[in-house]
Amino acid sequence: MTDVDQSLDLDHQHLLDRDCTTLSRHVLQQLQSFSAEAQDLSALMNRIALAAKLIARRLTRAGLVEDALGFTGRTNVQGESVKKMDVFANQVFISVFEQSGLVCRLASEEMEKPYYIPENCPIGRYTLLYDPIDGSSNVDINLNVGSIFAVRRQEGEDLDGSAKDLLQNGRKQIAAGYVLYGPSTMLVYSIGKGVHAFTLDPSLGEFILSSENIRIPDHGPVYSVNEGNFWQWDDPIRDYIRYVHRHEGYTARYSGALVGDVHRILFQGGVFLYPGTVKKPEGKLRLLYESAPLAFLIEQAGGRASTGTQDILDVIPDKVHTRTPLVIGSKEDVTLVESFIQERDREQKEREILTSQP
Ligand code: AHM
Ligand code: MG
Repeated sequence: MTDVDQSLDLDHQHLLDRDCTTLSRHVLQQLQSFSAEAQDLSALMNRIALAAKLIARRLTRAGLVEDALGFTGRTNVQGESVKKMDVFANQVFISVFEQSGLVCRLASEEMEKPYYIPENCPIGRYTLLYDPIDGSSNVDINLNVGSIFAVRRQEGEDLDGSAKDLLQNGRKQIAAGYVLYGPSTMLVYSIGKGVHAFTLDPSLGEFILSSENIRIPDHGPVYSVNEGNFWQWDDPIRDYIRYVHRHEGYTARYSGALVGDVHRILFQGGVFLYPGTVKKPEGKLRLLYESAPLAFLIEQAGGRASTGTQDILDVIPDKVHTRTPLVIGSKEDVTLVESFIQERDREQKEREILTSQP
C-alpha cells in the first residue's frame, strides 16, 4: 500500500468511526458498562431520540400538513394557550415510552398531573420530565424551537399517585438535555459525564456525534433577555442591563425559544436571563422540565445556573409546575448578574440597620 492509499484508508476509517458513534453507543461508552442501569439509560436516550425524530419530521412538513399549526383553543394548567404542535409533541413522548418497560411516569408542561404507564411501573423505575415544544410562539413562523428533557429515578412506590418524590432538587437528575429543531436537528445531552452534541443525519435517520465534551467559555459577549419586560423588573436586573448597555463587548440575542438561546451560549458564551416580573414574580420558566435540565447541562459544561440568589440545582420545588427566575450561562457572566442582586440586598440590610438604630 502506498502512503496515499494508507492516508485515504485512515480518513475513511475516521469518518466511519464518527458515523458509527450513535447516541445509544455513546451512552454505553460513557458509562463503560453493560450493567442493567447502563442499558436502561442507553435505551431511554434511544427513545428520546425517536421522539425527537418524529417531532422533527412533523415540524419539517408543518406548513403542508392539515392541522399541524395554530392553536387548539384550549389553555394548559399554566393558563397558556395550547398549540396543536404542543399537543402532538406531548403525545409523541407518551407513545414512544408506552410499552417500553422503561418509564413509569411522564411529567410535562402540557399535563396537569404526571401521566402513568401502569404496565411499565413494575419494572420502569424512571420518570421522564419534559417540555415537548419549548418556544411554541416560534412554531407558526417556522423559527427554531426545542424539546427539553430530564430523567430521574423513581423513589418509593408512589401508591397514591402524588409523585411527591419529584419534589426534590435538580441534583437528583441522572440525565438531561435538549433537542434543537433548527437548520439541522441536534440533540445535546449529559448523564453527568460532560456534555455532548449529536446531529441528526437525515440520510441515516440517526443522531451522530458532532461535538464531544463541550466546554462553555467562562465569559462571553451574548446577553439574552426579553428587554420588553424592562419596566417590570426589579432594580438589580435593570442595573445589570444598564451595565451591559454602557460597556463595550456585549451583544443582544433573543430568539423567543430558550433552547436556541442557551445553545448559542453553550457554544459561544454569555448569559440568558428570565427574571421575575411584576406580572410573574417567579419568572416564566418552569423548574422541573425547563430550568433544572438546562442547569444540569450547563454545569456539566463548566457554566452556572442561578435564580439570582441560589443555584438552580439546589432549588426544591413545591409542585410539579413550580417556576423560578433563571440566570444561566458562562460562570463569570452569571456571577456578575448575581453581584447586582447581592449589592441591592447589602444596601437594604444597611438601611434596615440604620433605621433600627435609636
Ligand atoms: P413555552 O415552553 O410555553 O414555549 O415557554 C417558554 C419560552 C422560552 O422558550 C422562552 O425563552 C420564553 O418562553 C419566551 O418568553 P417571552 O415571550 O415572555 O419572552
Ligand atoms: Mg417551555
